[in-house]
This record gives sequence, structure tokens and C-alpha cells, in this order.
Amino acid sequence: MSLPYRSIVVLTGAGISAESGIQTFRSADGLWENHRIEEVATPEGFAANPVLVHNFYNQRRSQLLQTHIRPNAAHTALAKLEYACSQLPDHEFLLVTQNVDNLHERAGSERLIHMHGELLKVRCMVSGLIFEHREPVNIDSECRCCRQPGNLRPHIVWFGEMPLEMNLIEAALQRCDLLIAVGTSGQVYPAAGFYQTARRQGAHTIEINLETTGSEFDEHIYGLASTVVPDFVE
Ligand code: BJW
Repeated sequence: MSLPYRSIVVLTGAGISAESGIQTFRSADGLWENHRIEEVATPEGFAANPVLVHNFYNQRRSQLLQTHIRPNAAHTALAKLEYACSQLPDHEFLLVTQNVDNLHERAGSERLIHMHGELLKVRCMVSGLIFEHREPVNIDSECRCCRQPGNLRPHIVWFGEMPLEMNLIEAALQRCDLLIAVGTSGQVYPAAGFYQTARRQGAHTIEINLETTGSEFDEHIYGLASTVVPDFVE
């Protein structure tokens, strides 16, 4: 694999997991269809109706755990790209995903940040401790640290909350010479602005998507992530 770039940041969105069977957010049959965003993806929505929000995430957690939901060729190609970078001196790689599924790690990615949280984790609202969690959660579920009911919330970044590991992401964007965005509509900030940060300091920016999103990347490659990403990496 020839690698003309030394510092690569890849940003992924729901489009990379679409071919694995996980619905994207903003397509016509998208997840939000049956729920208003404010109801299920804001702290205010959770405070108003925790049962509804827990049920929404319970349903998505159980979908993710179905056996037919697996990483696809795009996830695998990004893990290979990371491995190739790790074999070369003075090369670095960071994968930043907005996705809350676990398909990147299942494909072998290790240098990975889940900036919008993780579906298979819950957080104690009192201590802030984070736990792996695969079972349904309800308002009676007992927290593992404080042994109290009602203190658990999904470990998900909702609208109005600060995305995770922003310092590490910003630092990587400041020094990258290639930014690739795969399968994201570019409608949600701060991720939607990453390509501008990278471009400002001279990085080449590439968008891989089914269709144009209107964002002004240097290069656009249109097609299915499962085809385009492996082609690009090899
Ligand atoms: C394929 C494909 C295939 C399909 N192959 N491609 C006004 C202006 C600017 C900002 C704001 C504003 N008002 C409020 C804000 C801030 C707000 C925001 O951005 N709102 C916008 C809606 C305007 N953002 C926030 O609140 C964030 N926090 C924040 O800003 O904190 C302050 C801060 C300040 C300074 C620095 C840092 C922080 C938090 C955002 C949290 C987002 N959370 C969600 C929900 C998580 C919960 C859950 O999963 O249930 O995260 S929203 C949802 O959107 C989810 C996703 O990660 C995120 C992005 O969606 P994504 O991945 O792009 O998916 P889609 O469906 O939109 O697009 C899929 C794409 O794939 C499409 O383009 C398809 O074409 C393509 N595709 N199949 C290739 N096979």
C-alpha cells in the first residue's frame, strides 16, 4: 500500500453502517421518522420521558446485537488502513466516528474515537462512571456504582451536549494532511466543520458519499462506501 500522506484522519457517519443493516438518520425511512429528535436525542427529552428514551435505545441496542448486523467491507478497509499506517515510521492515523454502533472495533479498528458515544454503554448520571451494557435499561435498573435505580442514562451525546474527546480530535485535525469523511450528511456540528479545520491548515479533504452533501471538500467520490472505501485504500 502506498501512503503519500503521513497523518490521516477519517470521519465516519451513519452511511458507512447502512450496508451492514443499520438505518441512517436522515434518509426517507430514517430512524427519526417515528420520533421527533427533541423527544429522543436531547437531555430535555430524556428528563421529560425517560421511559420513551430508554425504550428507543433498548430497541436500537437489541438491533445492533442481532447476528446479521456485521461490519462491511468499508469498516474492514479502514482497519487495514490503520494497520498500514502503524507499520510505517512517522505515520499516524485516527478514526473518528459519529456512529454509536460497534462495527469499527469489530472490524479491527483501534485508533478510534466515538465522538457521539456508544450504544452498548450506559453512564451513571451521579458519578459519571461508564459501564458496558447489553441488556435493556429501564427506569428501575440499578446502577452498578451507586446501587440506586433511575441513575442510568444511555452513553450517547445528545443535541446540546459536548461531543467526546474534542481535544484529541482537534489536535489531530490541526496536524493531519488528509481528512476523509465517509457516509455523513454534514448536518450536525461540530463534525460537519472538521473538513474546514483540516483544509485551513493545508490538508487534502475527500468526501465519500452516495450523493453530494453540499460541503466543499477538495475531492468527492460518489458511490457505496463498501465499494469506494476498499478501492480507495488498496
Ligand atoms: C452512504 C451510504 C452508503 C447512506 N455509502 N454513503 C445551529 C447551527 C450550528 C450548530 C447548531 C445549531 N443549533 C444547534 C447546533 C449544534 C448541534 C447541531 O449541529 N445541530 C444541527 C442539527 C444544526 N450540535 C450539537 O448539539 C452537538 N454538540 C455541540 O455542538 O456542542 C457544543 C460544541 C461547541 C463547540 C465545539 C464542540 C461542541 C452534539 C451533536 C450530537 C448529535 N447526536 C446524534 C444523535 C446521537 C444519538 C443517537 O444515535 O441516537 O448523532 S444526531 C445524529 O446525527 C447522530 C449522528 O451521529 C449525527 C450525524 O448523522 P450522520 O452520521 O451524518 O447521518 P445522516 O443520516 O445524516 O447521513 C448519512 C449519510 O450517509 C447521507 O449523506 C447519505 O447520503 C450517506 N449514505 N448510505 C456511502 N452505503
